[in-house]
Amino acid sequence: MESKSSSLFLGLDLSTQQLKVIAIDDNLSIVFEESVIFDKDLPQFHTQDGVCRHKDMLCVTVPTLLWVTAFDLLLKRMKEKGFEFDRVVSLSGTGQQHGSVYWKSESEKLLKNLDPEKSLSDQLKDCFVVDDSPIWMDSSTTEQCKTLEESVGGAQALANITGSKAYERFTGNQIAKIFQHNPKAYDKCERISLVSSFLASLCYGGYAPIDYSDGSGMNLMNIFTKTWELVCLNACAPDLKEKLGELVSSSKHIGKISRYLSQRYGFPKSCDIVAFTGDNPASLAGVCLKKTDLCISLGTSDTLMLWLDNPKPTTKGHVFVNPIDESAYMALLCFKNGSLVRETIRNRCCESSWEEFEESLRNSPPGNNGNIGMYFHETEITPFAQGTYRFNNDDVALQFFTKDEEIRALVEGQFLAKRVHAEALGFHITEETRILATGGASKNKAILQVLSDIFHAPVFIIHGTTNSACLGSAYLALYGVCGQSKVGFHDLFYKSDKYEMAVLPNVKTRDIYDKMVKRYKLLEEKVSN
Ligand code: ADP
Ligand code: XUL
Repeated sequence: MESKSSSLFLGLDLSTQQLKVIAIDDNLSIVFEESVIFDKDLPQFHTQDGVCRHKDMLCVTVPTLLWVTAFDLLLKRMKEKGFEFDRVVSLSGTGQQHGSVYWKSESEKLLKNLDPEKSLSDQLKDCFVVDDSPIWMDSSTTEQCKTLEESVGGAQALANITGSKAYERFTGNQIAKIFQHNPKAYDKCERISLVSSFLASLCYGGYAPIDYSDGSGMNLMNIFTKTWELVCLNACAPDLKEKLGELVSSSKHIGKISRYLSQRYGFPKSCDIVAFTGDNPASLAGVCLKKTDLCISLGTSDTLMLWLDNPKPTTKGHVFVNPIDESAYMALLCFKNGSLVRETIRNRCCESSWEEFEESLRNSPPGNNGNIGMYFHETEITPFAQGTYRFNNDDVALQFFTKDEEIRALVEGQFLAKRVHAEALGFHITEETRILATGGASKNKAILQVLSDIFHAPVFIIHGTTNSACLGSAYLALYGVCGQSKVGFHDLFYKSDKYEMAVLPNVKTRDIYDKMVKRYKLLEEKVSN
């Protein structure tokens, strides 16, 4: 760990497959990174891709204790690597959005009085009234979604208040299901945290508040007044307001580090905690998104983010409060079938080698001779659809493609969908547009080339990391304690040398994709519900 400055700012990211940490110094340089990979490092929890898929194919959960154990392990690894905890001025973090944690009554007392001689997992193992936290991949709450929409006068009416129509993974609907299926557990629950505010609670040593941006992913918060919407709360479950606690700004200083973390690892007692937020809002902060940019995150899920000043929510996509400018908003589209589908097809066609996958993409023709594919291995969010679909140049359904056709159809299909749905939100590429790519797959240049060609725009990546969510949290940690009263977020963190041009669009492909995007849109309408 090398850094000339003495101050460090920490960002944590409790994502789908891993728990990660990044430390930056006050020159904003990344000086430390570490991670815990759930499947590999914590096999005792039997997760696949960080999650447990249930037999019905709809319920997807994670044992809450896995996340606590992962935090113990991450801190242990940091200590073993000589991380200088005593230099940390402030920390913040992020988590996969929408997932929820159900704390048993009296747990806060325990959080405040943890014994530094023992691990967190030993002490918190009996703290959760629901052992398995529902997460963003869950799509089992269609019934609860209907009830919530009806309670406010329909899908558009709900979007007008909360920024989104009812979505199965959104936390309000998940809470409603827990209340209906397990009322005793709900009754014994004293506090409900999001994944982000849960991790914040472990750092703070008490219940941490939910921030406005992650709170926007619950179907429970009015995104304009930034308060809980009582009609929505009451439609989901009783006494919900008390169980959710207060809502705060995404850069709010919420308190000092817990006595436990300070005594066990050597964080200074003065170390500040800044509110944690969702991974997509944190990514927006990490890439320092500007109004003309389009951010595409290629993590477990693929997401697309845009800056909005005057949002008009519709029943497509989501509007969240913007984490770096509370008076602004962000649009989000989420595609469930992202990296995991790319991995499955890579494993089947390329003997698990990304090099071979890249090679195939480089050697196959843009436009794939008219072949189009859609690979919704899991029930997709955008659009709501399931199954694998292959079409030839005449829109005739096929059973199989060749290896090269399959790989190109997958990647082209994924980015054609993104362009179709971004345009449906009113987004159009201009001369100024930069696509900022991030997430695990953004290191794959062949994938980025297809992205660039389909959008006809240059693609940039962030120097030094593909994990903009973690980086964004480290920025928010710094911003929350030092910056915000004096200057705007961009004044502090926007630096042109932070971006690296990854690929430029090939002009010859423009016509091919302009035509293909129209065909894709019609085919997608055919296969979605
Ligand atoms: P999350 O934050 O959701 O856990 P990440 O942003 O860390 O996810 O991305 C993890 C994914 O990155 C993996 O599932 C893997 O498929 C993908 N990935 C890693 N390296 C490559 C690569 N060279 N090409 C394409 N995808 C990659
Ligand atoms: C966003 C979404 C996912 C999760 C996991 O709405 O469901 O992107 O945040 O990354």
